[in-house]
Amino acid sequence: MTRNDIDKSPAALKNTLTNALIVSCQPVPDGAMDDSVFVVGFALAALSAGAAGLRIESARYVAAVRTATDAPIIGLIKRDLDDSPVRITPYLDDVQALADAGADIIAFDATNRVRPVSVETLAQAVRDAGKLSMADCSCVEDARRALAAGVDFVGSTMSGYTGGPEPVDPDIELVTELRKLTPHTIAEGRIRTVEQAQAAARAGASCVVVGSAITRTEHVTAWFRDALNEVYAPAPVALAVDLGGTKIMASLVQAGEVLDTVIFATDRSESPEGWLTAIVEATAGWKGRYTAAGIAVTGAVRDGNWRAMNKATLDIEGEFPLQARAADRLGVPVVVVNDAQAAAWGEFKATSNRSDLVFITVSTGLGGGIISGGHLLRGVAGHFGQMRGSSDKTLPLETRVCGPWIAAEAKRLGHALEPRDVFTAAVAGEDWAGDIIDGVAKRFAHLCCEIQLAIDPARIVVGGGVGLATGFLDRVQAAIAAIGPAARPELEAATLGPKAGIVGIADLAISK
Ligand code: ADP
Ligand code: BMX
Repeated sequence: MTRNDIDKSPAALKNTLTNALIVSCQPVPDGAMDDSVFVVGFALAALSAGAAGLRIESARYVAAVRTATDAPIIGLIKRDLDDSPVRITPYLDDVQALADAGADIIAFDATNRVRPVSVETLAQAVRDAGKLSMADCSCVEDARRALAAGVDFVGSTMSGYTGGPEPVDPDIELVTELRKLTPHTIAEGRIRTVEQAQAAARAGASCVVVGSAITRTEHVTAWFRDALNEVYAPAPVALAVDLGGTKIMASLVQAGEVLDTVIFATDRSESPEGWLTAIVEATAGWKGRYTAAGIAVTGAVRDGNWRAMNKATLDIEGEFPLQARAADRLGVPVVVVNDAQAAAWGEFKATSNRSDLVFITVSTGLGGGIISGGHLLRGVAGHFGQMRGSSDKTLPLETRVCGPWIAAEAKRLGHALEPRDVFTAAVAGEDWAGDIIDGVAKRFAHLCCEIQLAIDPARIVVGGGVGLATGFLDRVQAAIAAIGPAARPELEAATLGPKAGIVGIADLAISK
């Protein structure tokens, strides 16, 4: 076929872009390849090797590529707006510019966010320009609305880019969901390997867009550089220990990844030296694999010395020089921090330092940690379980917001069960169990509202055996709603689950 007789009817374009590869040629902005010579070069190279279509950013590059080929071009314009998070083809003028430059299909952000022009208006403008449209979606609801607005293709492009940490892998699940809505589903976003492209095709994508892995030399170079650095200059490994009132978890951690773990019960009849011995023995096989150690402990830590705040959580005799003793017995430098403070740090690091937070663990006791201005507050900061309110209550809050209290209440009512089984009974609808958990949830909800009023954290992250138990957070949310609108804390379960303390203390040990 010569350049002039390529069929660009909607049916023919859709047919060309079925069971096909599209290569996105978008150089790193202001990078060495950000020039039409390279964009056209990448486009022609991709087509010569069997790509069926191209995805090109900016009217300038669309025009340059159009002079070189008649192959289908999906055009888009990226902008950074002050008043909207929408970046891809936000304006009607952009649609016109892309149409004039020779794009066959015009892609735009179809997410449900504050935006200068609605999805419906953009879809109509693309039709008026005589072009086909591609809605870049973040979720299935975006696609549903875009299809109702008459778009021709939906893509998974925006998945993972509308808040929170950026995922590493492509969203194949979204591709499956989009395919249920339309056969004209395009898989796009973080597809870096041939296996991932195949997975997208198997999930029902009618075509797959690959960008960075083919045309962003800087990104591909960095992937190889980082992979080689892992071999040539591996990140240091830490021995990380989380010593709680019920269990001791010890792990080897490298760059936030847990390599190996042992968990055993805390022998509550033992002494600090005895717990240290148990840790040294349980981790003896790892000797030589780590260069630093961190121990996160229930209780308060000052200058490496460890003491109980509440002997009911763990009866630590006097003040124990844990840092010095552990360094002596492990033979590496040791950092010692309170367990909930370490978990707060772990969550902060694991969510890309997203925002300040308060971490609360509901476990053997009720502990907490505070990240403020990107710093971990040390000393006794976060010991919410020790608070007694302004009334003349004699017992600390944690007495009635912890696992042992749930077991004790159950026993008082004639059920000799572990907290885990009380939760199971509550989920099964047994009122006595639901009432116990609701009581804990209500007191916890009040604490969260008071923390919000005191320091207004962006989020309160919850962990611990009870905090992460099935249904606990839902009950807390219900209790917060019942308290009223004065303070509405944003609650979330620990991203790292029970490993928050381990990952946090490992990072503190390595960065010391
Ligand atoms: P630690 O206090 O030693 O850090 P955990 O965070 O596991 O340890 O908390 C221990 C408390 O949480 C215990 O009272 C235990 O019974 C309770 N617990 C542990 N797992 C669960 C679970 N899945 N459901 C409910 N309670 C749990
Ligand atoms: C208690 C207190 C805190 C600790 C919290 C959670 C002691 C021994 N511990 O409030 O320091 O952070 O419990 O500890 O005073 P866990 O054992 O329940 O994980």
